[in-house]
Amino acid sequence: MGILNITPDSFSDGGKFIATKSAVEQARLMIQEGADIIDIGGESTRPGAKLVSIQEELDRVIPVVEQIRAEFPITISVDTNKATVMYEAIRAGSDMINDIMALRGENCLATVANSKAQVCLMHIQGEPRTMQNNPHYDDVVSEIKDFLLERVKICLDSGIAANRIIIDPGFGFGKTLEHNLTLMRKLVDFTKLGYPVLVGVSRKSMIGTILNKSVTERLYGGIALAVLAVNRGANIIRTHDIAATVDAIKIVQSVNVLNS
Ligand code: 8Y4
Repeated sequence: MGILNITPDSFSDGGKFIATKSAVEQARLMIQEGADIIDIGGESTRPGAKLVSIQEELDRVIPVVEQIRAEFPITISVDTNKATVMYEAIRAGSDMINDIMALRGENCLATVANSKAQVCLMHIQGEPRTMQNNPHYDDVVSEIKDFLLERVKICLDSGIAANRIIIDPGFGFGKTLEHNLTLMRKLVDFTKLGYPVLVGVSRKSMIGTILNKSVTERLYGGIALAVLAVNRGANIIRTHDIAATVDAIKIVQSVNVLNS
């Protein structure tokens, strides 16, 4: 899954048109490099990021979904926690909703249930703005597993079929380095639940903290984590670095073939 962040300097219509064009170019490159899914996001969920109105998020995301849908037969995911954006994204041709709030927002459950889209349910402790000040768990694995299974049950009860659901422990979302490391050590506890598991570690601060490296210097560390995740049964790797990740995963899968 390739990450496509749309954050135009939204001063003019020209800027928006150029932002859409360059987003579609980015998608083309990621597809050439071997991405199977493009995850389009119009609102930064990083701590301290500026708030984006629903209209602004729609203006950023929907034209990109439409254009990618028109040009490429690829799975399109939209990263949003707002029902209106989910609804319009699915209408514009998105195949999947990636929601860091696991469909807890108003009308989100019904919006996805009334569609055929896949959904990724992610765990977060707290909210993006404050999640990294003093995260705490008594048992990080069982608490996150319980949360995800509860959200899965609510989705199933709302009419979302099991084969539309993906789960994600949410690396970095209200977790210390030690929490993130425990989740990676125990990732099989999630992959054995019977739902595809998505892992997003690309360029994240757990790499920066271990290696003492800035965000532009985290490729090799991210590849190591992606390899460990796939080796533990992860099904989708969300990444900025498609070519390197695809090569690494092909090697893991070649070693891990059954019956040989
Ligand atoms: C540098 C680069 C520092 C990236 C921080 C970041 C996930 C996700 C994000 C994830 C799912 C991010 C939208 C955070 N992470 N969705 N989204 N899983 N499902 N931070 O792990 O990339 S955004």
